Amino acid sequence: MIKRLWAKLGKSSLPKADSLAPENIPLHVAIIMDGNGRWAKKRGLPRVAGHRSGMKTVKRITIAANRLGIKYLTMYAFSTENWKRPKDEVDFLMKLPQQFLEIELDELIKNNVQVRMMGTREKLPSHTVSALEEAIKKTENNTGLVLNFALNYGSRLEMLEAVKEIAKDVQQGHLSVAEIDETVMSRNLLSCELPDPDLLIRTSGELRLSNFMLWQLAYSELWFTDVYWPEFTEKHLYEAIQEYQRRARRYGGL
Ligand code: V07
Repeated sequence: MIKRLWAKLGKSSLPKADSLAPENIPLHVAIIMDGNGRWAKKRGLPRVAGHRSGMKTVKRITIAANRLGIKYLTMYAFSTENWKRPKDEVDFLMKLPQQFLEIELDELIKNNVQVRMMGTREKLPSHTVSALEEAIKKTENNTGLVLNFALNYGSRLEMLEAVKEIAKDVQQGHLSVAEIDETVMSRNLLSCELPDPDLLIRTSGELRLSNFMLWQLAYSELWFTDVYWPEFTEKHLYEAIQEYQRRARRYGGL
């Protein structure tokens, strides 16, 4: 009852952007955008309606992250496991990058955002790849937020490919076994141009990493919420960052 009253008055227990400490905004935030299908089911809509709605959240959170001064935002859009879904759903999902960019690219450019992609291009339909390549090229000289889409991405495969590259370097005599260290591994990963995430957000109540950036998340703060991705708002992002800052302060006090 009281809660409802507060909601009516437009007050919420969720933090505002200006309650965050500007000197400790995470450099890199990674997000597992889960719960689009469940959100749709709850409303009696087809799963794809959830994906479409989730795409709007991507836009909203990108703008909010850019405003906060987050430098890198990685979003898990499609995993290597997602190919197992029904063909109709996969076909729909593969149209989303193109649709998103058709609607949003101009505004992303105006906001100085750099679009990037992390994942295997093979297997992706050519219309998806060409839309992506165009966006990457058009934004490569931008200096604002790096918006990194994990698309056809899986962390174990990424690590296996890195190990193969390193083995090849050893075999060809460019590298000795003794020289293999964390730096060598990191620079052979798909994320080689990004710092490790400071904060991972996963929506929709699942408490797993699901083969997402396993190497890179070794020291990251993890933040989980029951909120479905289509219902995730700026306020939830602020809440996650507030908790991140609270943990950083506690850690600093030790
Ligand atoms: C996808 C919407 C968000 C929720 C998660 C699943 C569905 C944005 C993109 C995208 C990808 C690359 C790009 C621009 C936009 C996207 C897929 C799914 C496959 F350059 N949302 N979104 N891609 N969903």
